[in-house]
Amino acid sequence: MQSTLQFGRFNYPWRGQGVRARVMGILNVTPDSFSDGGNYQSLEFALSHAEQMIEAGVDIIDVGGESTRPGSPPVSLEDELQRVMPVLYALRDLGPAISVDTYKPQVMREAIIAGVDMINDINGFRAPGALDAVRDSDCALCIMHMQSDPQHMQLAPAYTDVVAEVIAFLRERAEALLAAGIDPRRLCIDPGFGFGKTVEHNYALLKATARLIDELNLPLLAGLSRKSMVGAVTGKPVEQRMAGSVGGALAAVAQGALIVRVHDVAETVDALKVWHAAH
Ligand code: 7PJ
Repeated sequence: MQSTLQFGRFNYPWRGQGVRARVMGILNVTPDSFSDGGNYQSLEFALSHAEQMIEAGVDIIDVGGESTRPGSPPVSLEDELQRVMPVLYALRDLGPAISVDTYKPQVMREAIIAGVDMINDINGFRAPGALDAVRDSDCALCIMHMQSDPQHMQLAPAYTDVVAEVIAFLRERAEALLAAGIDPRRLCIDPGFGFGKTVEHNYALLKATARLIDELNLPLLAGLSRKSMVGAVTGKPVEQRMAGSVGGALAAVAQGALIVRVHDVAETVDALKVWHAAH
């Protein structure tokens, strides 16, 4: 059986013939982002970072204007639009697919007008108006699982059966999108590593990657780059988590993940080339 993900201007096979894992590079345009040290707030810096990722072979650039690291305060709609929109317009015709990391329906609407190929919503399109904002377009929709919200999610993450609960949440959200009239070929799921999860929860979910894809019958995006789950196993601080993050990306792809969301594009692209050459 062949299945493809409708990704705006692109079409990604995710099951059957011709499947290749895609590298999504993270482009933060937040002044407080922990991994990029806030260096990419200006358009100029954002564009030079994007150019480096393009040189390195990135497939998708994920533009985010609000830090969602644990404990982060929310950003106003106006600030987020001011950060993100100039970058989306500037990146639109450089080659790679463009994604926007937002949970605000008004940002989704503006980003679709700018021509993004994916809306990546850490909130799973639960905000009032989110489904209406994305319905009439052909961009992909990444539904991510999060327990609680970014300000409180790491205080006391708790599950009876984390894998079953994440699957149930993603199924409910996928059904809500389908009931709104959205084409199933646009949907993509994400277990949301680090979003209301302990290290044990994160690894239970990473180990269950193939099961999530199989039970939900949808392509999967995995985002674990530089996260605490990598630090917990390697004992390394955030600036030394590149190799560990590449290892985690390969673990996800080996179980059928279609997209890996990463900071270290060049290293991940090389690792996936070698991995694919051996499969
Ligand atoms: C994720 C994300 C993730 C998706 C962030 C960080 C925190 N979007 N946005 N999946 N994480 N789809 O990069 O450390 O895991 S922001």
